[in-house]
Amino acid sequence: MEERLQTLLNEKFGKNLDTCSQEELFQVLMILTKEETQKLPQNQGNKKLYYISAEFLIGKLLSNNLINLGLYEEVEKVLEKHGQKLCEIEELELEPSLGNGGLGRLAACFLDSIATLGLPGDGIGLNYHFGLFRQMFEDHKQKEVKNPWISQESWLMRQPETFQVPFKDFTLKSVLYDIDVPGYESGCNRLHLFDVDTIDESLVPEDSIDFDKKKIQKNLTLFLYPDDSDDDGRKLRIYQQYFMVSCGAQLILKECEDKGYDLHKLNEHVVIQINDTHPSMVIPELIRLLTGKGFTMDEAVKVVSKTCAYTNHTILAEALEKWPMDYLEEVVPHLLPIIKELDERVREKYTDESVYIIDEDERVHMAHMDIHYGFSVNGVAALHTEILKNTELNNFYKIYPEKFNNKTNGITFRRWLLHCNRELSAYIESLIGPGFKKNADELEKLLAYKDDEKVLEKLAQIKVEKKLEFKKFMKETQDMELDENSIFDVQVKRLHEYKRQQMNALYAIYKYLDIKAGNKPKTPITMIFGAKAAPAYVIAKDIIHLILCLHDLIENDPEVKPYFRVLMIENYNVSKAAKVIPAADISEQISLASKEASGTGNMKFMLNGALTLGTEDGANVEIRDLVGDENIYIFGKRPQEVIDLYAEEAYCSKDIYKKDKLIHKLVDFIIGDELLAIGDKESLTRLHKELVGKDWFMTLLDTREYIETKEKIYADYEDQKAWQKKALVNIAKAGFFSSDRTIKQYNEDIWHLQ
Ligand code: 26Q
Repeated sequence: MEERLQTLLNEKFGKNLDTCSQEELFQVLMILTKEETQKLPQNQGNKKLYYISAEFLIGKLLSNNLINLGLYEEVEKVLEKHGQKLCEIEELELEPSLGNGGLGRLAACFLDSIATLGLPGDGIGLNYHFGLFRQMFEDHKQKEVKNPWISQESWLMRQPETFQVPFKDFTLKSVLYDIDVPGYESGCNRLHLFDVDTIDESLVPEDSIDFDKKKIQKNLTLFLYPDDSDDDGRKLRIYQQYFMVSCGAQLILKECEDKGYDLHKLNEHVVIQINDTHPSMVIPELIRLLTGKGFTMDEAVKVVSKTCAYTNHTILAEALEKWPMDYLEEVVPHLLPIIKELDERVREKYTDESVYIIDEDERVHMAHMDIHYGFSVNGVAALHTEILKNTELNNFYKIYPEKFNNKTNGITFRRWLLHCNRELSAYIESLIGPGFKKNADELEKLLAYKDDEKVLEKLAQIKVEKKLEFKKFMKETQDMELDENSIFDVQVKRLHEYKRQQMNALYAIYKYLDIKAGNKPKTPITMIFGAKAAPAYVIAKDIIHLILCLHDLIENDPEVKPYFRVLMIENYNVSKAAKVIPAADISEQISLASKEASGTGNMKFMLNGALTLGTEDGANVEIRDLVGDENIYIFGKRPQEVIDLYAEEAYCSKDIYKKDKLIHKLVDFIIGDELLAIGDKESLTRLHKELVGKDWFMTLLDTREYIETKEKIYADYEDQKAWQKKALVNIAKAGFFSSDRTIKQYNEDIWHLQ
């Protein structure tokens, strides 16, 4: 290893391990990792999975890949010998932000597990040049700037395949870049990212995310879409989606033809997992390509329907894609006859209009197409799948009960334990051996230590170490001084009203006022937020503004600051998640019950020994079932109560605001003198009005119980022995949430590879 690195450094830079810069070292480590990965066998079999997704939030890859290759420790030692630190070198990697949040990160965890389990399965997506925007804070507000990640030396490997993708007025030629996905002590798969070679990065000014949305040939893969708030943007998204699925479908058919497979038996050799509706056009596109090869319509529909499976990630109406026919007409007119034919076939069979693909307003419901013309529909947590079956997709469930199944999400323990928390991982290994790294269920062996004071103390000590690391990081990046002896209460996730960061902010106001009234907490509290808001999502940005104003208010109040802080991590992303999650004591999972399909952050926190403070929503329900009521803090309205409230249109936030004096006071603080002196009146007033006049996600309904539960969890923290015991149970029970388990279930129930 040492010699290899010396040779590489010499060849590339004429340097050695003692004279090279960190950047040079990073580059040769990347080269070495790529070379090692290429030596791995590609996972193979008679049938292959293609996971198509508009997002793969892979994050930085150097350390992750070194771990999977089994080289991390060796490299670390060699570098140490020469006074270099691998954990510093890995910081230099630019972060690919090729996803918005949970859905994209899930796809990345799945790729890791698919490769680790030795299953043949590749990802298909787009090579966004700037990914999701980088977030900056200015004047207590979010500002978006571009986020380049592709450098000279990168993980992308250009491939020879190119495809022609027809649009209404022009045809685009694709180029393909692959990223190797090494499994943990296993073979290798690939992530295929398609691009156009006419892309023009100069369309985007410095420090901005604006560009000419009409120049499709030049802009198609510039950005990942954070929302669909304007017309041009929406059309560009159709261009992106069609480009992705057309390239993907052509690649799939080519690989089959190269292997000599009979395309009439496509489903015996290929399974396509459609990650939410973003890639749904792959269904009509495959049908188009197959009929172009001489298939009858019937034959094509039949074989494609046996090949495609759909995953639903949301019940939020606004996130369910419905494309107007005239948009599709403008972008991909050649798909419309096929989509209409698919719709006709549905109309011939069913009278219930709610299951039609094309609705009365001439919009194409992508999910409906997936359900009729795919063989599997899955939700991402037990509760979510039940809601799909009984409420949201009930009309489809009645037609196709056999298609519906649940696959509770998971996370890769390689990144979310072995990499982000080496200390905890090593300690666990010293207690129960290394078996848990390959078989996560073995974490349960930890339960034998739940009354062992030495073990509990050690867990507490590791938590402090991780807090100190995070403290150092926040000092370096945002010049903030954290108190490692305070409770780290963390809510990190995309900003959305249904996730209710605003409720947490109302708690911050409560605590601030309580301390001002003389009630000091026994142990100081550090509330930590991290969240990006979609650039056009006004209220979400108002909530960020509120949090940043509260931060300012408290930082400048010497009466409060020693006991209570409100901080916000700038540009929250995968690598920052890996720093803050191991340092957390409390994991905030406070979405309005029934709205968070699963959540995956909740699993990462649990695995790192944080206790969940959450609603009965998504995978929180399964966490509770595993750890028991005494090891989790659940509050708030139950999912069915919420579903009923919506059905009866019975929720009125103004009633609560009028009746409940405490809530009235907290909400009004948003437009009180203290905050108006710091923040923007328009923004704060708008948020206040939203909470009082609408509050679509019922924040005020749960606020009281939330405050009570927070007070309880903080009080419980005082008994450290009891607390660490709860933390241990959480870690021990986290094995279920390994994405290895999730992928085994996908394979057994849906994919049937090998
Ligand atoms: C749709 C249309 C136009 C533009 C953008 C979009 C769009 C983009 C991203 C719609 C949805 C998303 C992302 C959804 C998402 O991340 N969902 C999360 O998926 C996780 C993995 O299953 C779950 O754990 C989360 O509960 C769910 O919110």
